[in-house]
Amino acid sequence: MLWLYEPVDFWHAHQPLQDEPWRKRVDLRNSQSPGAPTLDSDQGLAVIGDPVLVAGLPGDINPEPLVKALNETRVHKTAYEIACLARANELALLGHQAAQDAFVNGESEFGISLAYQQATRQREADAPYHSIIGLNEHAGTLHYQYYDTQPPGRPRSLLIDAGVRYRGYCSDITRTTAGPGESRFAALVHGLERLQLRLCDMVAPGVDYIDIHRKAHQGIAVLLSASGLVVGLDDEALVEQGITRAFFPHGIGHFLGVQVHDVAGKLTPPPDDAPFLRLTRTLEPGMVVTIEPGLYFIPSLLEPMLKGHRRQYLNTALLKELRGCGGIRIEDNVLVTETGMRNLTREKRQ
Ligand SMILES: [Mn+2]
Repeated sequence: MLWLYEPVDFWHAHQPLQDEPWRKRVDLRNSQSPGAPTLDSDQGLAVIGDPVLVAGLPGDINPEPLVKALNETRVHKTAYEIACLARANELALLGHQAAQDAFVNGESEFGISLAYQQATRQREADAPYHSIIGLNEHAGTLHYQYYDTQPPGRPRSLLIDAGVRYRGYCSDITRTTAGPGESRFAALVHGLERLQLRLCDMVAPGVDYIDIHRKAHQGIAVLLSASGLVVGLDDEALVEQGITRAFFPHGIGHFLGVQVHDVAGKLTPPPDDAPFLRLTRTLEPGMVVTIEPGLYFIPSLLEPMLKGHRRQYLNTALLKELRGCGGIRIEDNVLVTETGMRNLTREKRQ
């Protein structure tokens, strides 16, 4: 039974519920009161919600065993949920194409945001999260949260991390585009994308997600050497000395569902070499994860390396040149299938 709080209110409109499949299974009722509905019995009543909002209600507030069990039901997606996530991807990709076109046409971060909203028919307040749209060095701030209204004099790079919510289900997609004449940066974007696709291919039942994270570091080590950013260290030492972590400081991804960072990803805490990893489980069919390696030029992480013994391995001239491009992140949403994976972000659409 679903009670909807719908008071008579001449200030606000009620959004009518759309006719969606779940409604056939739910008894829908309206309530004029924001309080809990009167139940026949409050025996065995659990109340789940924001602790501040539900404090004082009768019943057992957020009982841990129940919350854990409910969270676990969200880990393996049903066919309906997968269809919703796929549609959220399809819609977001229209926005990403429009954003890229706007960048090529010299738009500002604000203009790119408008292009994304227009193409996805979604105002930002309804999006699963505030889009991250960074031009040039802004692309090196992981959760860059502003929009410049003026385009930079020389557009060097665009990083856009943006999704769409469809029937409550989120997409979470990142793309990076090199500006005109940025051949060095474009080669890095290409290299990171090839790595990202290989990491997506690793997704399969029985695979430890932490292994995908570690493979990402190995791949970034190869990329740092191949691009000449780091010289004179083998790939293993590059990871061991924390150099890959200075360029790729976040985790490889997370669960995705009705929350962008969906629940129940950490039955065990992350390992010491991946403190920010939000998902530490072995993959099983029905899980949906993001795969989002990055490679950034973040001043506060590069400075300590440039001041210490690791400086000798860094190509400071090339670093200086590329700093103005900020960074790269490429992110897809991937379903674990019975035999491997299905990349919801790169499906051929009819
Ligand atoms: Mn993500």
